[in-house]
Amino acid sequence: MTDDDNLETRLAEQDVFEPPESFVSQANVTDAGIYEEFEENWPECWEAAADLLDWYEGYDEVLDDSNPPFYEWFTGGSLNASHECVDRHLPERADEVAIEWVGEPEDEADRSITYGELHREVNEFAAALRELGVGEDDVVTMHMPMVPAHPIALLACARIGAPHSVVFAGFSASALAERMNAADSEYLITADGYYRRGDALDHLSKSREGVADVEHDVETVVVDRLGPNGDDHGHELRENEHDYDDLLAANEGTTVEPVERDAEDMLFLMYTSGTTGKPKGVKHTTGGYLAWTAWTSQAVLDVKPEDTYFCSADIGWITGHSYIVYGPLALGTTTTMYEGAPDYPEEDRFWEIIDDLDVTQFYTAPTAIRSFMKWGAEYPARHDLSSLRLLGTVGEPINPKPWKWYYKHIGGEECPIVDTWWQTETGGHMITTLPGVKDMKPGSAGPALPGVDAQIVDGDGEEVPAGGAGYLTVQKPWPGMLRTLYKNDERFIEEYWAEYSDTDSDDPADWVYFPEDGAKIDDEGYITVVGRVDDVVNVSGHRLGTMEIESAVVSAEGVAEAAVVGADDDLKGEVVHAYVILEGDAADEDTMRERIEAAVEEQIGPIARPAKVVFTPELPKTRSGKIMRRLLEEISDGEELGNTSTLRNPEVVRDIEAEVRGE
Ligand code: 6R9
Repeated sequence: MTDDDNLETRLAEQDVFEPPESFVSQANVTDAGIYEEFEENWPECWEAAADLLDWYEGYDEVLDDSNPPFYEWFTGGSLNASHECVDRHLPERADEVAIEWVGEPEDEADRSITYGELHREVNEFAAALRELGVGEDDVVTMHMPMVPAHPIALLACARIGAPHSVVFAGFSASALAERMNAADSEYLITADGYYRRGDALDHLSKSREGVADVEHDVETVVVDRLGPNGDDHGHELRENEHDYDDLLAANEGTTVEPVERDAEDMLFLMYTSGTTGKPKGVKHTTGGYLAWTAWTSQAVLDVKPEDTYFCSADIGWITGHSYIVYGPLALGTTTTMYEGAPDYPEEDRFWEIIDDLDVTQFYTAPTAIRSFMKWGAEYPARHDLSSLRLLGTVGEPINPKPWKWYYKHIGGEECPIVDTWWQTETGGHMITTLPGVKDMKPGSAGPALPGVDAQIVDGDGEEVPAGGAGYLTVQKPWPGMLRTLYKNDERFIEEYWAEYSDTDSDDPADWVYFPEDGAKIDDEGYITVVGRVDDVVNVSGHRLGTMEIESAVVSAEGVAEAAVVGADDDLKGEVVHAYVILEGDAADEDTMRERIEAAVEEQIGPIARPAKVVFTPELPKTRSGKIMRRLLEEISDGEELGNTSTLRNPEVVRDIEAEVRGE
């Protein structure tokens, strides 16, 4: 019998897994009473999170809920995130590694940055930013690959009280410009390029193109990643562009006093996709967010200072912010960041890193795990992974099969897996097992964390009974929650609260947060999050708005109308399908397909490129003229078609179906 047959027979039927004893015996949280204790003592229970931080000024109130849904946490308290993540660890840990940076290619590029070195570089860069004119509350945008200067730049901004707004480096020039304009951001930090599968990729050209579309002047800092290897695509710095290393050199040894920030002062903005075409500027604050990421890093990821923790996300997404940078560094541990691809130079790259660095926790996405499975168990088998103590997943639902593969082949059946449900908006984990306390059920994220009041409701907002399905809601606020959408309180209420709240009430009990996910719940309170119920697609764990993609598709010359849906995909979870009506005099279909792909790449980025473009003379529409995307999704997924009786043009559905099936 092969290894995989073995897994099949032994693990296939098992649907509950106890936390391994070797893990429990050392876990940060092991007391099952924590659930009841937090419920009884809410919201004061969250002092436990605040206690993980080193406040300058103690807070007066844990929660101010006098003006829902504009909740405030730890009011009156003050702190600085850069002090929390760097300075306060110096007495004990100045010579310990804060950041293990693994570069590509594997030349001498790898860098172990101690807390002492981190302190020095963060201070020098903070001084440089000030010199460039960055003041408190000025938004600094970053469009950076996974280089050490990225977390350093975040912390330097935090140090001087300048909120950062990170735009994923894979996003296009126009996506960058749109976000800089929306945030009135006058500063950009970028890099000349980065390595991917051995190639030195140009990045600066894209950032520059974005800056050209920004409505105001921009000062740009450029990190020289490629130049030292002679690969810099011939870039020479222009006016208003500053070399990162020169800035550090000019400020050598300078220290900058961390600015005392109010708990509710903005730490950062992050733009994310929603139902409409315009990205939403999610605002996170200093006290609540940092307390939340520190507490969940400790309770869920079991982070301890002596660990070497590795999260394979990109800092350009919320997972990287919360669980590569802020949470782990707030706890004074060693956090690992990797520049390259998981299959370069070979498909064992992550396992090699884990083996080399003796990684203790590994946190990745289901889409990656599905790839590992496809590549085969021989790759992890090449390495000693016994340093691992805990595994995590995030970003999309994970099916039992990849869960069990991960459990066996990466965790050696000795590591609990935390399947963490959360969002850009929640700041950190919300639904997951506490690994030292709760049994795991593959496919289900688990119960809500202690102190988190998650409920599954029906369309009227009534709680569904155990065993039921409906919409996920959060009935009480939590410290890590977004505070608003940047300069748009109205949209904040509309997007997240209006659905299930009495928006005229000032009683917090009448306010319910709606994350726009569908979910099921079992009789032990374990929640299975099924996926988005709004127009968001989840491609390889990356959250993309179908409306944004649609407007890119429609902008291609020759396109009359388009509808974009997410189609199920074995590897990526979902992929983008575009249904397109061409104008009468449009070019031929091959040319049009190329044009559409180019438009999406240019306006959003390669990750949003449609996997399939279907040309059709008509789109299914309701009598009021709304495109019925649900039907297109069913066609894409090869499902039985639902009700078409409300359509104005039911016959078109069969035609489209025939076209898709015929391909
Ligand atoms: C952290 C992050 C949020 C959306 C969320 C949901 C999906 C995330 C999940 C999950 C099932 C999990 N999602 N974790 N679905 N199980 N463990 O991914 O933030 O990019 O804002 O995406 O991702 O649909 O609403 P973000």
